[in-house]
Amino acid sequence: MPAPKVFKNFINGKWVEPATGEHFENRNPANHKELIGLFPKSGREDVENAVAVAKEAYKSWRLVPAPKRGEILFRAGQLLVERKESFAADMTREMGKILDETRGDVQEAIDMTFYMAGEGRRQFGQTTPSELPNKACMTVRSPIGVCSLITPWNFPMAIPSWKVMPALICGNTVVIKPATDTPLSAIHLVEILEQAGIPAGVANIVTGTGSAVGTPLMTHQDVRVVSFTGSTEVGRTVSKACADTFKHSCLEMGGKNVIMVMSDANLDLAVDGALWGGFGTSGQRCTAASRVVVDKKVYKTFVERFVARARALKVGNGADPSVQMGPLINESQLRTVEQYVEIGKQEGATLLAGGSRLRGGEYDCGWFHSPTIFGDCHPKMRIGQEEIFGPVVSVIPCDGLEDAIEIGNGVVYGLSSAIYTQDVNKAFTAMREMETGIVYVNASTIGAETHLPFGGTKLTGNGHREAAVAALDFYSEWKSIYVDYSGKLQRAQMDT
Ligand code: UN1
Repeated sequence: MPAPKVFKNFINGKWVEPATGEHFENRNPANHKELIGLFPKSGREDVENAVAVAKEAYKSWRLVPAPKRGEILFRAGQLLVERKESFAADMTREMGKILDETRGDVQEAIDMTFYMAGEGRRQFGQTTPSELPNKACMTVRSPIGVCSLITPWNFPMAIPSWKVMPALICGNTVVIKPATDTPLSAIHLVEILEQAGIPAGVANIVTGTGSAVGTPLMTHQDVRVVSFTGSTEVGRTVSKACADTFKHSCLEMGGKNVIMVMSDANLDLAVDGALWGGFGTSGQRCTAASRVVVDKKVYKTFVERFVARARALKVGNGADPSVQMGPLINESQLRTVEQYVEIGKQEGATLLAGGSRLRGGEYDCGWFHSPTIFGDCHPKMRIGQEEIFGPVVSVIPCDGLEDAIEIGNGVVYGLSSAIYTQDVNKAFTAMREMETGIVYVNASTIGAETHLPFGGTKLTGNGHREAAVAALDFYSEWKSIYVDYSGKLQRAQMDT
């Protein structure tokens, strides 16, 4: 056995050992005999170092013209294109999702990088007349400072890119803490920035646990901005930690997304959407379609087709191109899924497909669970209300559009929703009524593009959006500038 590869933190333009001298293992969730590598189990001192250099680097990075910052991002985007295939393969090894999806994840990072590179020439403000003569008024975007970026394991490169690229193009410096399950993909992103010529200290990465690295990152007095994607439970603690020092926080949290299938829907299309939304990424997306609300008139037909398709899905190691669904990320996620299957049975839902951990052969070396469907669910059952983050879909019968919308909105989350219908009136009603940040018509709940705002309402978010121009609003602050060229004292609201 060759010695495992040992990775380092990136601080001040150098790859460095953690001050703790300790490391943690990263293993393939499809085959836990395979060790991806050892990663720094960093601590407070590493965070202190990273924040200190990011604070220092901010002084000059904020003064680099935004189009020049954009040129570095363009180079990074090009390098990502060149390395796409190998990064996707590494991501499948560390995260488990199938190659098609990890290619998509890297592509999302490419899209975001190019998009934000372009924003280097488009950070438009406003000019407006003054109420006084010989006075000019304008607004400009100002960078904020050091940003702590705490990222999840389900989109190991895409989500770090959603945070890193807008932060950098606005002139901030960053410290990234990736999830302990997927540090390699975030390290790849930082390597790319290094190769693209990012100045020392501007982009740093410190790997380790939430308590040892995440907590000091969100409480540090020199950090001004925290962006977090993860569970609502952890998001609440992030929000509280940020409150004391009034750090800006962008929280992207749980979801319990719904697909609504109307009686006039193209049912095959709806089944395709439910399959992709429910079992893509093994259901481990904040945007996963974990509820499908179906009009009673077409319920039987829809369920028959959906169940047949789910049962036929090939589950296995995502590196095998014939596999359609990979493993869960780790043992604890698998246990959570198993617990929810038990809860669903106890609540009286009908188990229609799957329902158990997969065993035998290669399955014994990974965290595999069968694609699972519960039918005849009541909307208030726990499996219809709580985020499971696994391949479990609850199918809920309904009576028409109004009922579907009420059920769809009847959860604490508000990320994504979808309606399948051929009726334009129903489609527009859903577009208006759904209390979610994202609404799809005749498409599944997943598939957000990088130039549209991404985020949710209610317990999914705290009012901010990622991606698109909306991200610039989070990573910059407006400065209003008044230029008086009258040569005399003019008093707003007083001199006429
Ligand atoms: C997430 O689910 O955590 O729309 C992010 C999508 C992806 C991003 C999802 N582009 O499903």
